[in-house]
Amino acid sequence: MTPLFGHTRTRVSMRHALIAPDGHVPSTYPGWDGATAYVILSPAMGADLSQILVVYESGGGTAWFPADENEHVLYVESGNCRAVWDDGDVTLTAGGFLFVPSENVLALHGDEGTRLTIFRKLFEPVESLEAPPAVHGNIADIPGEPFLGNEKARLQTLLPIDARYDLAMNVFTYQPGATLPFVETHIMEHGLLMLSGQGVYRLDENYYPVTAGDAIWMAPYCPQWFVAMGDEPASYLYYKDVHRLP
Ligand code: UGY
Ligand code: MN
Repeated sequence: MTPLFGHTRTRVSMRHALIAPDGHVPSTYPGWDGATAYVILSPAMGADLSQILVVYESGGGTAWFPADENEHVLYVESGNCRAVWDDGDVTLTAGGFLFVPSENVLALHGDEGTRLTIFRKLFEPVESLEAPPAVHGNIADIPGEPFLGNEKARLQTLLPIDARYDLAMNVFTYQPGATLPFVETHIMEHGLLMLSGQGVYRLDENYYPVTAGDAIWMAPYCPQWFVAMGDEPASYLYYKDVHRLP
């Protein structure tokens, strides 16, 4: 449906943002070829993470991240991608995920039409802990645990629960009518991508209709709540910072 002239569902505020796909504008970077970046969230808006949608053009291509203090965790929405970093490589299909620690060059070679979301943030080392190792897998192999006992709201935790990691990436799936059980208010920040379905997201005092393809930023302490609506389950991928003292 053509949007009303001069209108969008996108909202950007100091403490949260809803980014609808109609506003996406492409970028490219040194070392990138045949791959387009859409920087959905970034420190430029006040976030401590970046959330980048990578879409591969006809013939496929490469997205490239230099070795620096940033770590990366990615999820393949569709297509195929071969990821190569300093001491490893893996081929990921739809539902595949990968964490690569900081101080690694990361090259992502994707087939035409592949779409992936990558979260990028500065790693926070802890003196007594070793750096976290790379880890990969596929969502199909991760069980969905009932969230606080609710069978209709299930959480898949993609990365190991291990204090060496300072971030988590999860997928939350709700049956229509299921909700987050209470309005969460917490120190952790979120970047989020709606993978499927629809619902209403509460962010601060606002209630937003959201659907597949929308992205959300929740700053620390942004009150947040969700209800799934419609005929099919609603599912979202999200990032969260964890395991570090304030
Ligand atoms: O892990 C979380 O904080 C999650 N329950 N938040 C959310 O879905 N908005
Ligand atoms: Mn939360």
